[in-house]
Amino acid sequence: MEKSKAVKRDSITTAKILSDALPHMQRHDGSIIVIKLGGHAMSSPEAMASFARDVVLMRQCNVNPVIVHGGGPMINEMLKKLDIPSEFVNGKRVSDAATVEVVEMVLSGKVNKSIVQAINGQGGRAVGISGKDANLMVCTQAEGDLGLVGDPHTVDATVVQSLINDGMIPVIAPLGAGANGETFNVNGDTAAGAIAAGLHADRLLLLTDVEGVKDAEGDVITSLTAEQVEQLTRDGVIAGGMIPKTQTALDAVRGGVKAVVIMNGQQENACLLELFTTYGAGSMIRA
Ligand code: X2W
Repeated sequence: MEKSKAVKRDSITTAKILSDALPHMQRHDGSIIVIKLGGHAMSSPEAMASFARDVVLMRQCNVNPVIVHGGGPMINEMLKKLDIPSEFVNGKRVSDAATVEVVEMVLSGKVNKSIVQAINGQGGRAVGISGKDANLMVCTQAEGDLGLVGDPHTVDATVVQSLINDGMIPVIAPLGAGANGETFNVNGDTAAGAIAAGLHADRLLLLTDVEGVKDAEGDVITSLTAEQVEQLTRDGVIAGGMIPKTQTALDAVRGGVKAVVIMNGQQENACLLELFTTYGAGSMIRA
């Protein structure tokens, strides 16, 4: 036998929070949400478990998450162990054959499977693939002297859609095949944008380590159009490391993604905050 206690207040709050989330759950019912999870956002097993729990909760609410991941810091670590030097040009890793081999081993082998395992550990059913599977992302060589760095040329998202239809959570490593049997290393943000466009996703959440796009005063802009992004870039307000993110967002919304959100992935329950609360999180960019 148990007596009711003051703890009951917590339960009342929980019930109220769930009730408040209903209209947001209804708004996103059946939608496809592509989430770019960068290497920096996987800093600890706790952060990974918390992310995985959010993803499983989304799926439980009939929202369809698709994870596209990076893993730059983990690739750096392995290249260092193997004494292979690494160089970046405009945020992209110059990739010779030896480098790509390590990138594929780390991303498809280690990082991808640890995300899959974290999601499955929370009761989800995740399946790990890369852009090479079922011709998901066929690439051409990127411009510049970057070696085997690829730009997504054609995206066939059939395999991702099939996994979604079967109730699975797809987890995708950003590698692509070339027409001549090459393996291309693709920047994680670029891959996420291309796959989100291929799926005509409802949202692309770019989880970063900043709060969002900031104005000249340093305040986060919660909502912007593609034109406003271009104007702020011309004015030099959007600069530095934010430019590849906003460029991915522009390409994605022009490619058919309904909205892209640039947001802080280090914030606890970041995805839930964005999807299931009134004010959301970060900066939303629409066409
Ligand atoms: C990236 C792929 C991983 C990635 C790389 O080799 O680091 C290129 O630069 P984050 O953690 O999202 O930065 N590819 C071409 O994008 O990882």
